[in-house]
Amino acid sequence: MNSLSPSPRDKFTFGLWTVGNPGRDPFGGPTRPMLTPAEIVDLLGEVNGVHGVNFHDNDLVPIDASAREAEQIKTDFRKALRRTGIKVAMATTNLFTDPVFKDGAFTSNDAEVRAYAIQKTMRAMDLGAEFGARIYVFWGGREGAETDGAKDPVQAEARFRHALNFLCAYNLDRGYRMKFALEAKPNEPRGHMYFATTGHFLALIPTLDHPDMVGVNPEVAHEHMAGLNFTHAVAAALSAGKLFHIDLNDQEPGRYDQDYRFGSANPKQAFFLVKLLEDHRYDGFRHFDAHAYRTADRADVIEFARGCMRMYLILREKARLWNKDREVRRLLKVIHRHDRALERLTTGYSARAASRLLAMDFDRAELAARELPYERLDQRTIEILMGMK
Ligand code: GCO
Ligand code: MN
Ligand code: MN
Repeated sequence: MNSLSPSPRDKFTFGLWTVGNPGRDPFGGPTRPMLTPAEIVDLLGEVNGVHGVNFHDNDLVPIDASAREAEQIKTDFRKALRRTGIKVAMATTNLFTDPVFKDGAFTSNDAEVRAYAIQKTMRAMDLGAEFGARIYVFWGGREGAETDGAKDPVQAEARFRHALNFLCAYNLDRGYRMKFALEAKPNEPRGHMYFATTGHFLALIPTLDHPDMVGVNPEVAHEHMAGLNFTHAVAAALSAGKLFHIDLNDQEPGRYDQDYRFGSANPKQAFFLVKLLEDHRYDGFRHFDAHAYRTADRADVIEFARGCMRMYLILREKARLWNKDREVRRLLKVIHRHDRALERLTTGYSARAASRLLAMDFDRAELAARELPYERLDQRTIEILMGMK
């Protein structure tokens, strides 16, 4: 099979809220009809090669649906999953749309709202479990502030921790065996969001009651909004063994929350990201948390979804070419200077190693004069990306 044709083995997933996005924005109403969950699954079936679909509780069952309506929606959804072979990969809670969450959910200043948010999450976990979701995402959409007079951010963090501890225990109690993935974002919809970056969550996780159950769900756009290097955020998660899920999309710096098709704004960054994921054999879901331009009709939404997956596969192929490119390999040999003895000395502390290191002479001028042909390396990288031989 052509390596540019996606297959369910690639674990590409989309959310009901992404391909089902009707094109509403703060300045205008929908430009596309609202689709039912079953219709969205059918659309994903037409895209071809999609592994799974993800949902917030209320993407599937509206917050005010009656029990009978909920059953009907779930039955229709289940049938669509069966006819398309698409699986439910991840589930999450909508803790941001309803006005009750205007001041946050787990971090709200109102104890009753906090309790409701935890209850809503437990029910949403039940719903996710019913459809076999193994990953449960937490995105604190309204966990933040416009004025720091409103609440003590240390207390907000403690409230968030308590909620997660409670929900981890619920996960164990029910035997769901879900992995929790925490998603950071610096702003939008709040002026300032708590846990603004993936690094914030990596610092929180070891303070939880069940740290093994909890990892992160970094999103390209969210780190780029903060002007950060997304590949480095993912690297931090990978090296901590915490990359449980990933949200792929794109974002131009200094703009509103764009959620562009993966790789469409900054293909070079996207390349280094895909290379990192592939070099480190990330085997989780690759979720495209993006949506089609507001101008797109149904056919163009399908092209958008295909474009996300195709871009990933193109970059995966480029990473393979980069890794075996003769010029790149030659340059990497020059750049990486290995010294087994020294590496052993500096990676294992002992009093003897310390005194040996203290006794060594380093020729700073000679070290500083060694060549680092990064210009050549970067130009070669761009040439590979541009398809030059
Ligand atoms: C955003 C977020 C969301 C979350 C989703 C899953 O910017 O709105 O990326 O799309 O990923 O709510 O938790
Ligand atoms: Mn986002
Ligand atoms: Mn996201």
